Amino acid sequence: MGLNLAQKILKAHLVEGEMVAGKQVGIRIDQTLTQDATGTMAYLQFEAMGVPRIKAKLSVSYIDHNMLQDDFKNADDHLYLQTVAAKYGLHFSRPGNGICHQVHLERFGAPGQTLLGSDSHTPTQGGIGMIAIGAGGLDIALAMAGQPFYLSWPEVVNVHLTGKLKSWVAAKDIILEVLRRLTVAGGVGKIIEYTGPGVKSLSVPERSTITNMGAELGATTSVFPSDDITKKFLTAQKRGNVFKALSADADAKYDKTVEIDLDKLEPLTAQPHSPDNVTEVKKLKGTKVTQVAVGSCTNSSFRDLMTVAGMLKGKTVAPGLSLAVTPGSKQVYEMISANGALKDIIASGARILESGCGPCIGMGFAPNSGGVSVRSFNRNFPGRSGTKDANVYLASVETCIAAALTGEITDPRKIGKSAPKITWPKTFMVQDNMIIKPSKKAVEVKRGPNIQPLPETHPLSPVLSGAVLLKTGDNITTDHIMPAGAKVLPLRSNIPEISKFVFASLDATFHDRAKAAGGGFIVGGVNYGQGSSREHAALAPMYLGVKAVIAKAFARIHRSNLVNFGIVPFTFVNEGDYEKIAQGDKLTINVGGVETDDIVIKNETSGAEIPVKHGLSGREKDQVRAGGALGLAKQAK
Ligand code: MIC
Ligand code: SF4
Repeated sequence: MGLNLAQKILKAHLVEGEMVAGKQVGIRIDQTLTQDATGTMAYLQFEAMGVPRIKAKLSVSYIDHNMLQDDFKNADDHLYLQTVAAKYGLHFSRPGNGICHQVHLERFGAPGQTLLGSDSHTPTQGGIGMIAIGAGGLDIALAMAGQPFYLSWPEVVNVHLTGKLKSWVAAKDIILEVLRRLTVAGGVGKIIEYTGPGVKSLSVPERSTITNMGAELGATTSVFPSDDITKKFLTAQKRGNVFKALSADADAKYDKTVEIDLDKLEPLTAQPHSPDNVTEVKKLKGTKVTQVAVGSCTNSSFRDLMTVAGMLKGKTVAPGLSLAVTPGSKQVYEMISANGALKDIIASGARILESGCGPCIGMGFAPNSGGVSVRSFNRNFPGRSGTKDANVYLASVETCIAAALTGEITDPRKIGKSAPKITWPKTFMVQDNMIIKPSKKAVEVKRGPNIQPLPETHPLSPVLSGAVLLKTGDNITTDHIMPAGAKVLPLRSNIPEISKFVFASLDATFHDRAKAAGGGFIVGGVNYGQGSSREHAALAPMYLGVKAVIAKAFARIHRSNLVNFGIVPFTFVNEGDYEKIAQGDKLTINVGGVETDDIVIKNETSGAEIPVKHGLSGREKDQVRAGGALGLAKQAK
């Protein structure tokens, strides 16, 4: 039987386990990436493993998230990351060089290889036929140390594209359509593979917009074939040597097929406050907009900014509205400045921000109170923009600029006959002067006061008892559990300090109550922990004494992060039992050594007995018993 592309690449990297959907397998990781907000923890953990030099083929450490430097903290982190990279054999992408996913696509990604990144949008590289997976920092540290990455053998969903996008309809609209159909939980345990004649009409940056935002489906990753278009892109990046033609076998099987006719797609937008709350832009016509932001790892490529420049040329941003534009990388920035497009953007009144994540993660450019912001980003979770009551819409750059010019949500097809035509250069402007290669000399690692040691972990106790500290609804995001933004992100290297913000947007008393009680439990609904890969959403609750999370279902990366830090992820055997636990109830859970999966929670307050499952694999059981994966990795050494 033929294989699909995802299976082919995974099979070529399989080191443990069987290719049976849902079964745990171990795969070899070729490349790793980290960004600064997750990187400091990843490297502290790597250092604790005592491995003298990385064993992955290529590892890159990027600075892109924490770039507001209003005191020493972020600058301390940058210096730590730079010196640790030099010491252990990593490439280091300096602040200003751009967003990790955009730069990686330009300079490092390679078809057919595997990439593990401590950022949930690592699947961006699926646009050039890589199997690129987001994970917690500890998993990246283990991969750098040469250990396999463990995941459930995924189901593969075929998104079969036919036809060709009409003018003003963008790749962003394709992924928004997929989100509308599959929802934010629809990709859990799955890889999304794009096939069909429609693939040929999409450039690499467009494909990467789609695989990037596949993260919002909860998917393990998304992948496109590697074809002539990939070859052209890599050659233009002066990296034609890494090209490999890759596609599914003609008789490949998929677990499910979704058909999308590109001719029929219209401009779409995700309404507040979820990326799957998708509707046609035309239905929201006339909605007043107070700010527009173009950028992020989803939509800030050369193609995107040339579209922005083409639409803004000779015009002025609507009064009463602010437009921010963030180039995805230094390469994009340099190219639009050399060809004059930047001038058209500046002349329109747009505010140009430095090349990095910026407003996407609440680092500046927060909307006004109750404001409406239209963004080319990938997430519109409540509060993520920095303004609690703002309404954020996600859309293509075409729809963003249509709003910026008119001051209201506007179907871009109303702006003109056809979208600006982009002339692609033969070669991109390749200057790797902001990438520092690994050092061969001895390097001293610099640790400023913002770099605090890792918190202690404790082996699992056979009886877990305590109160339910918080009961949440469905689709709780890691932005709820461990917020980001300008105030909190600089504390990523300091767990005691950052733990003060755990669940702050849901319940500002959480930290103090958890501390006073000496820890306890969390009860959640479906898709608990969706969104980011930030392991701080497990590490900080662990520090506060959270022993287990009992949910209807978990998002993949967050569940692994909980296990990595010794927090047991239980799911209800009967979903309805969620009603049998209230916030404040006292629970006793006899877990023993998590040998069996027939565990019953005793609700001491109501007397109810509630069956739950942990679903831990053999390796995960060992990790939980040891109080987390780091303890185990140290034991194994
Ligand atoms: C995000 O988009 O939420 C982030 C910030 O890039 C995160 C990583 C982090 O929390 O540092 C992600 O997506 O993994
Ligand atoms: Fe950065 Fe936003 Fe992309 Fe996360 S989603 S990596 S914050 S640009």
